[in-house]
Amino acid sequence: NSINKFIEYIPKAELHLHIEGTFEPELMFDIAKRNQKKIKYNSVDDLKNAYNFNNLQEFLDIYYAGANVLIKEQDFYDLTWAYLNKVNQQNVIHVEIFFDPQTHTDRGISFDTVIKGIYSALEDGKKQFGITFKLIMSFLRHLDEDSAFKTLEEALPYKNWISAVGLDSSEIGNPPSKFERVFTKAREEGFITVAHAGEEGPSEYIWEAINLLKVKRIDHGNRCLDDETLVKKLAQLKIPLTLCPLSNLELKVVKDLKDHPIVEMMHKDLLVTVNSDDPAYFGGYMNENYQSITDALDLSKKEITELVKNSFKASWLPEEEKEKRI
Ligand code: ES4
Ligand code: ZN
Repeated sequence: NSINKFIEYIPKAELHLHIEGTFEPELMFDIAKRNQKKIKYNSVDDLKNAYNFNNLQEFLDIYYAGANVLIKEQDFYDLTWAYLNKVNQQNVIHVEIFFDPQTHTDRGISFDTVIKGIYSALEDGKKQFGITFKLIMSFLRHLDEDSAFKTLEEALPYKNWISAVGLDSSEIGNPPSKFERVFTKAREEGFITVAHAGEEGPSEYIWEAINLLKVKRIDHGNRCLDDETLVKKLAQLKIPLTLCPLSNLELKVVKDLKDHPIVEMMHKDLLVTVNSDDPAYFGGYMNENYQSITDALDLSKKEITELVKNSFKASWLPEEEKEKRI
């Protein structure tokens, strides 16, 4: 029908995407085989059957296990290239994506290997598809401050390739305040900052991300609705929220997409965007996220257009590029 086509063809920007979360089972088995790494599951179907999560941690355990088979620069290239091919078919024209270096450096893979593979695929995607990009280096918040500092040091030679730093992984018990000093140093080095906050964690973590980490966007931020003062602050400062509907459904952040707060947030004047988070695990890329939220909440073309415009407003494209899209 016409709203499907509208979603498919409208040019979009993706602002919340973990490249490790685009690792499709078929590619995972291919790469495991060529690297002679074992996977706990016997087949693609067995693996897919394990994708049944009750919360963030259950997902993260499987996500880190999947990333274990990535060893060589070519592996990171292939992972990123597969993602770019996919979103190119969905008319995504700009991406701002996370990579989690500690997921790999902690198991002996060098920072250089990871970033070179990802970055060269992004450059090829720009050349072949015209997809522009920004790279966000995300710290794992379940690890300690020292590990984050070490990762920041390793990133400095690649400053020109990395636009921002972020914060992800197990939220509850790992507040933004744990990384205040790392983020201060990152800002001094010229990085933009963002953080996952208020996905499972409380609204206080969103306040900390704003006040201590000086973030330019909040990733997820669902729980801001618990605090009316915070909602007003986010609206007033025009701090975008990068929402991920299918992720929220799969990780039980919402019980049903009909309960998703995206429309309520738009009515509260929040700058909200639709993103896919970890599409290989949550059952859909950008268009499936737009489609499922449209179906559940009966969004109009006007509302979809507003969300798409928001994705460009909230991006770090140069102002003249944004103007063309909004
Ligand atoms: C993530 Cl959905 C989500 N939340 C927090 N950290 C993550 N890393 C990858 N996906
Ligand atoms: Zn995320």
